[in-house]
Amino acid sequence: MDENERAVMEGDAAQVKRASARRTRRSFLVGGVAAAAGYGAWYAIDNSKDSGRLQGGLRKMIDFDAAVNRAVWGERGMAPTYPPSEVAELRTNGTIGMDDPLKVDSWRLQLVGTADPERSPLFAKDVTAWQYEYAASDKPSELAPDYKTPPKEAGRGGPQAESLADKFNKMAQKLSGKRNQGTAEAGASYSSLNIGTPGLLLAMEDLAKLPKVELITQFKCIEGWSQIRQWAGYRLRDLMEMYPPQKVNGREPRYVYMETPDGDYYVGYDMKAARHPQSLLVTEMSGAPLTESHGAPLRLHTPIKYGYKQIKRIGLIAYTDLRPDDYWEKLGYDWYAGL
Ligand SMILES: Nc1nc2c(c(=O)[nH]1)N[C@H]1C(S)=C(S)[C@@H](COP(=O)(O)O)O[C@H]1N2
Ligand SMILES: [Mo]
Repeated sequence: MDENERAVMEGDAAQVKRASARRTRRSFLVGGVAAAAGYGAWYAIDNSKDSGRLQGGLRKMIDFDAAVNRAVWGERGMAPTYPPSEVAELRTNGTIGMDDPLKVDSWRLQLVGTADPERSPLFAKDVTAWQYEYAASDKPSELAPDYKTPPKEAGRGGPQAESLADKFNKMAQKLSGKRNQGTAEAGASYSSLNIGTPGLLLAMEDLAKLPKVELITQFKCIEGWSQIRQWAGYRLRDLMEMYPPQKVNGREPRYVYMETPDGDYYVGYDMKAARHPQSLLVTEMSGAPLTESHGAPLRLHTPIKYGYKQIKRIGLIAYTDLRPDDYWEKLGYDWYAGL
């Protein structure tokens, strides 16, 4: 090796050393910040005193996210809107809870947790008894024979004993109009209604009393695609004003829960997201009535959340003070799913 080569080598070595020192310093910094944030989060959760230690800490993080959203989108925390010329050709994604074609005439919105439901002409003693009708399909209309054991229980040797949860679900399916509940990957929702839950049953004409709103916003799927879409429907906050929640301990419940008529897909929202002026109960997309695959007759759109929070084919809306179950959270995604 000559002088020159050695210089190059040493030069390289020195450069590599400098670069790696920089990298180390940077990763230390990043690591330090992450550790501090992690510690902060842990500390907040561990030291929050209100309503159970975990809940209080999580509550703060959700509020923090909302503050970030406001900072990003300005005072009112509104997502940007677009001119009609930018609206894209529709694509479709996700059909959990939409196995068989729903007969739209048989659709009702179960609304649970409202104040004084008995006084409403729409009152039903048991909203879970509502029978949604499905168009003929190649699937049998009784209990799905391909009823699956929840994934975490699969794989043990020998014939699988039916779990208590499975038994309960089958019974609940027979008694309430829900079919196929819990057959999708995440299993049954722990926020599903008990049989005998009173509430309101709204037809589309009842929803049509709310002001109709149109919106052109960006729709984002966490899988990495997005579209500018035109939506029309009713603000969720307007529905909530017409049918206000029953107070819990003198204050409003904290969450809104929604699920498909079969109970297979389900999503939870905090009140801020539910009352967001751009959170819409959608009946039309691209200027036409909602199609089957986009969730006819009613779906949710909210530009402040990822697509997986925008449930299609809504059967139930319930006010609740317990943080609702959420389909994709069970499979490892974020409950908040904020954008
Ligand atoms: N009932 C139901 N709603 C759903 C889903 C689903 O599988 N079932 N998928 C969600 C996901 S992940 C996305 S990205 C959007 C897709 O909406 P689109 O079909 O209008 O594109 O619906 C959301 N709502
Ligand atoms: Mo998605």
